Amino acid sequence: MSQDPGPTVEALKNGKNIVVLTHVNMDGDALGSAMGMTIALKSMGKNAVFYTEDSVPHYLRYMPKLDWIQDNWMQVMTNLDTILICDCGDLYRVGPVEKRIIDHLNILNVDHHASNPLFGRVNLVDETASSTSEICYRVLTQMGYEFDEDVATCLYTGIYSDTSAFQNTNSTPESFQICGELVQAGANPAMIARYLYRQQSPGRARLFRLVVPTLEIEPNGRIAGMIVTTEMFRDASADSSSLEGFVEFPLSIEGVDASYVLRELPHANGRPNRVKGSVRTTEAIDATEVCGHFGGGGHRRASGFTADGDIETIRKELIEQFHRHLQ
Ligand SMILES: [Mn+2]
Repeated sequence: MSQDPGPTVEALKNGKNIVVLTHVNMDGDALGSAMGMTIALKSMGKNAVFYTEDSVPHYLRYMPKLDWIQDNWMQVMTNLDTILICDCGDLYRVGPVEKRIIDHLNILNVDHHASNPLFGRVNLVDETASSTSEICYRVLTQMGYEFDEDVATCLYTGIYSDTSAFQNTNSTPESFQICGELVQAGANPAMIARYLYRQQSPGRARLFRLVVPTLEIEPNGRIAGMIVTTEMFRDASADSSSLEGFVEFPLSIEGVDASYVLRELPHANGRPNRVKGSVRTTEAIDATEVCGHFGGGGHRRASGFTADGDIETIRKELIEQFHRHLQ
């Protein structure tokens, strides 16, 4: 792996017109790292733009400078010399904009997914980091950046949400130390915790009520999960980001080592049914191995996949995979 921030720092110092990208279906770390870098780079005199075609999920609407987000590629600067990609385990994760940037010669890849194929000219990939935001903190520190409240809020959000509020095993002494610095610089832990964990939308609560009855715990007590149908989304009037975090619920059951949430994706005419899976595990099982069976990946404790097929069939297949890999 390529864990030295040096080459990334050098490339950013040399950049003038920088576009920052992150993965589709952004989460706290995706938005936190990309927006944090954008704000910091701008304050260091760079012409930096955060480009995404996605909308910001409800629970992240407290984040700073959301009106800076650019969603029109034609208006993204023409003299683009540097593309910074944050929190993408693979290049295609940037979404449709991939086809516009795939031949660009100066892609900087900053990420913490073990499966990252190092698609950039410069790669800063550290799978031991709690989050991409934590790696961004190291980059900005090495650039001599003095953290302000906005950037501190962004990076704290990334670390706090990718560790699930410091509950996951990726909460290292370094994560706590960095978060301490970020709070010193103005991040507000109580406000961030309130938005991330105590301000769920009514649509999300209605969706949860519909999803919980699908909970199944396998007879061995170690595998548990739920499924979400297209009808449930419709009946709850919930948007797709509402599912974020549901997979933590089965994992919170005593004795459970592997949890999952399967979601039916709306399908185009004539296309087979598709299912999106989220998997969380304890140290007893490697989530990347289970999701790898379906062509997905991620982290050892948190992975995902998208597969063609009927949701109940995929559920059976997934449970088989869990049994196979459980130690
Ligand atoms: Mn992340």
